[in-house]
Amino acid sequence: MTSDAQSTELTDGFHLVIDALKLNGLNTIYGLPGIPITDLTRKAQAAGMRMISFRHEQNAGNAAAIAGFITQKPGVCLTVSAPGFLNGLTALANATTNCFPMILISGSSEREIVDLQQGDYEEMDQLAIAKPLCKAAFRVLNAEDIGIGVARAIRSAVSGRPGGVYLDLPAKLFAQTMDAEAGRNSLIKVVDAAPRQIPAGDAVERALALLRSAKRPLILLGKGAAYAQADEAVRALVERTGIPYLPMSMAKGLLPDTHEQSAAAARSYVLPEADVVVLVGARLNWLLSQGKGKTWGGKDHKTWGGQKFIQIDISPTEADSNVRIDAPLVGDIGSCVSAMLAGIGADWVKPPADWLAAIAERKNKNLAKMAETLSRDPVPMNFHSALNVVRDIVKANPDAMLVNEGANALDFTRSIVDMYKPRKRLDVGTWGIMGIGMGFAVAAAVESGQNVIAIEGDSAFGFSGMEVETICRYDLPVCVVVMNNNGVYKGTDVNPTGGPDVAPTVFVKGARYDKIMEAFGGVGVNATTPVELRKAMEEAISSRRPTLINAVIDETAGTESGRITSLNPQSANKK
Ligand SMILES: Cc1ncc(C[n+]2csc(CCOP(=O)(O)OP(=O)(O)O)c2C)c(N)n1
Ligand SMILES: [Mg+2]
Repeated sequence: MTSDAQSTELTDGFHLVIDALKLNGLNTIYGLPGIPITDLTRKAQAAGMRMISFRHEQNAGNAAAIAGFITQKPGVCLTVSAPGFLNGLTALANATTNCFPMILISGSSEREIVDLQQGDYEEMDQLAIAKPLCKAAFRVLNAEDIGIGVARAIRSAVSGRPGGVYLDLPAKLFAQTMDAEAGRNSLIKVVDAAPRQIPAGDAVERALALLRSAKRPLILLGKGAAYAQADEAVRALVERTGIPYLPMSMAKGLLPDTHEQSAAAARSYVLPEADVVVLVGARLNWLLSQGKGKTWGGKDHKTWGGQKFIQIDISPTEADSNVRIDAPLVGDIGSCVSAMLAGIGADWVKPPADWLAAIAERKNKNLAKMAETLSRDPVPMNFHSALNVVRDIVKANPDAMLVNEGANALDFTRSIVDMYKPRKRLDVGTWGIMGIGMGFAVAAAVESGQNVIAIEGDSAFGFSGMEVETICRYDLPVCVVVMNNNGVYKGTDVNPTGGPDVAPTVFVKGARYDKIMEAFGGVGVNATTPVELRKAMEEAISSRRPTLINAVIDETAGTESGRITSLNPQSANKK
């Protein structure tokens, strides 16, 4: 079409946002309607997008974040201004911390009024507030810039180290009109949004030389390795080197947890004993005791253990953040692991037999101990006997997605339930945040089409529990198991004053979470024994009906803070 043959057809801000997202293959929005984005949700649905409406924006945001993790495309969350935006912001910050690509799109109020602080409806300078909490933040004021704004948001979310991006769309933008043809021309289909980053040859050589020198090598697989979808290369690195590996929580299943090279059951032995550690998309943050202290064989919590580290990470500034990194390998995980594989010839010498034997001995002992614990059938049911059932169900349904949050409900599930395939385990991540449960479950079902099993502490469930209505409304194959031990960590605390208020960690005893699911037409089951739990889970999986099982757990069974009791400050003053 020539420029003087301009169409008379008009488009508007609403449609340009929708068209820009669709053009980039972003076909699902997780959000919650209201001024000024109500019509955007309607028009998105009318345009064939999947519009998943939630009951609280934080859950929509968590859904978008985990959709980003699963698909490598930014998950989109859409909210109203001020309070809706703030509700979504926690999820955006959590996504950024976890390196999940997502875009939080929030409508905002009139710039002129907000900036003069004249008291607009839901007045808030959202862009300024979002900026320090995410990877990038943009605002679009004119309809002809929507294409650029969406393109910049996509690139920022997925390139380099992925993260959360905020896109501020003021109310006035949506109603703006422009020539439809010019509008179409203003949109950008982003080319190569997350370019591969090839590691430098000398960095690969350095890493391989260090690895060759190792007597007790260890590979540590992080969530970044799972995100990278370089599953074959990662598996080949482990198997061709013969090096034992440890998966971080969300890297479980990258290789099946039953793999003979998994050292997970000997974690407390391999971390301090290893001499060279290859970090693959794993940061030395608190989850790895910052790479130092007793966990790593250091004398006290500040002392380094003396390991040498090879760190594969897409961010060049990650190295040396906690301890010395002798061989940083900067690039995307797929390219870095492939480059290492290319340098590992057929003459690669497997790790010394005494190292492998020492690990196997500990591992087998611990696995036997665990098997014995799991075989018990105590009354009342405890975490182990309930999770023994979940373990079997996941084994029989390895494609199911597993969502997991809580304290004991998290830690026991992580150690008891084996994962068999990559990116199936979705959990509280870097922050150990409660509230991801139902948002993650919804997105896991929507994005994968698979059954979802959500193992939830009863406290954890409460943060997003209202979304069982969302699960029922969209008829998603989600089976929620609430590990109900009557409280946070356990249900046995007492109020030391003897007053009528219960202790801060205790909930209503004998609560029936299953009734919440029934209220919305789903299946609710109260399970007091492993047999009942197994039957209910099997039915949920085969029927794919929204199901909530209230698993009644011994209220004395948990421990304070689960596995991270040591992080809980205790005063020396015991008064
Ligand atoms: C947003 C947020 N608020 C509070 C916490 C603190 N916290 C950690 S675990 C937990 C709940 C543990 O109880 P539950 O989910 O019932 O698990 P249990 O140990 O009883 O199995 C809480 C409140 C948190 N991690 N995140
Ligand atoms: Mg609990």
